[in-house]
Amino acid sequence: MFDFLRFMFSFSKESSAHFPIFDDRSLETLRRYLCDYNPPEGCVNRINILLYGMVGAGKSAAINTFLSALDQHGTTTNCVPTGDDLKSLTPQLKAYRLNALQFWDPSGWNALDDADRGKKVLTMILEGRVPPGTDLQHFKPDSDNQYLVIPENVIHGVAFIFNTDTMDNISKELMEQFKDLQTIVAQKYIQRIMIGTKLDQLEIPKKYYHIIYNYKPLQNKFAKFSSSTGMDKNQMFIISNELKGVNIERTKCILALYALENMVRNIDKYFKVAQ
Ligand SMILES: Nc1nc2c(ncn2[C@@H]2O[C@H](COP(=O)(O)OP(=O)(O)O)[C@@H](O)[C@H]2O)c(=O)[nH]1
Ligand SMILES: [Mg+2]
Repeated sequence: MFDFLRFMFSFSKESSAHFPIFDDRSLETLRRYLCDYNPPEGCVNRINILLYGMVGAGKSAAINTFLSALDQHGTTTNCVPTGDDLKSLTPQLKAYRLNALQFWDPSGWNALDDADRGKKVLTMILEGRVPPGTDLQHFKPDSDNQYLVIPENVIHGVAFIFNTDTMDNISKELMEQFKDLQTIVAQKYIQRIMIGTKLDQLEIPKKYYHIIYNYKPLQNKFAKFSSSTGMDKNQMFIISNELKGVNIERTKCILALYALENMVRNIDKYFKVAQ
C-alpha cells in the first residue's frame, strides 16, 4: 500500500517531454526507421554516433542495448566488452556498425590524465581524425597534422552517457570539465542528447516504466542537470542496459530506440536543411 501511494504521488502528468508508446507496433516502427535508415548525402552513407561519458557510466553496455534492440528478434548481444572485462579497459577507440548506424565507444572522458588533452582528443574524434583502433591513452593530439580527416569517421551525433542514479551527485570540478566538453560539441553544431543509464537500479517497479518520463524525481534530476550544463531537458532520455536472457525485453528496447530515433531524426533534419 505504501509503495502504491508513494509511486502514485511521484508521477506528474505535466511537463513530460517524451511520450514513448510501449507496444509491439511502436517497437516495429522504431526498428524499421532505424534499420532501414538511409542517411542524407552529407553523411557519407552512415550516421556516426559517439557515446561519451565517464568510466563505468554504461557507454559500452548502451551499445549492446542498441544492437540487441535493433535486432529483428531482439536477440541479446554482448559483443561490446563491458564492466570488469579486461578488454573493456583497453583504451582503444572502437566502432560498431549496424546498417547505416555506427556507434563509437571511446574510453571514459575522466580516464584521460589531462583535461586539456581530453578536449583536443574529443575535437579530433568529432572531426573524424582518429581512426578506430587508436589507443587514446597514448594518442598525441599535438601532432595533429599527421591525422587527416577521414570523411566516413566524422561524428554526427553525441550521446552523453550518465549513470542516472549518480548524475546529480557529480563533483563541481568534473561538471565544469563536462561543460567544456559539451561546449566543444555544441560549437560544431553536432546533435547532442543525454542518456541516463541504469534505470533498473532506481528501485522503480517495472510496471511503472511505461510512464517513466512522468516520474517527478527523474524530472527533477533532468532539470538539475539541465541547469548545471545548459543542455535542453527535451534532449534527455533514460534507458536500462540490464540484459537478462536470450531476448531483450520490449520495454527496454523501446526506451533505447526511442532515444536513438530522436537523435537520428534530428541529424537527418539538420542535414536536409543544410543541403
Ligand atoms: N543494472 C545495470 N547495469 C548497467 C547498466 N549500464 C551499465 N551497467 C553495468 O555497469 C558497468 C559499467 O558499464 P560499461 O558499459 O562497461 O561502462 P563504460 O565504462 O561507460 O563503457 C558494467 O558492469 C555494466 O554491466 C544498466 O543500465 N543497468
Ligand atoms: Mg566501456
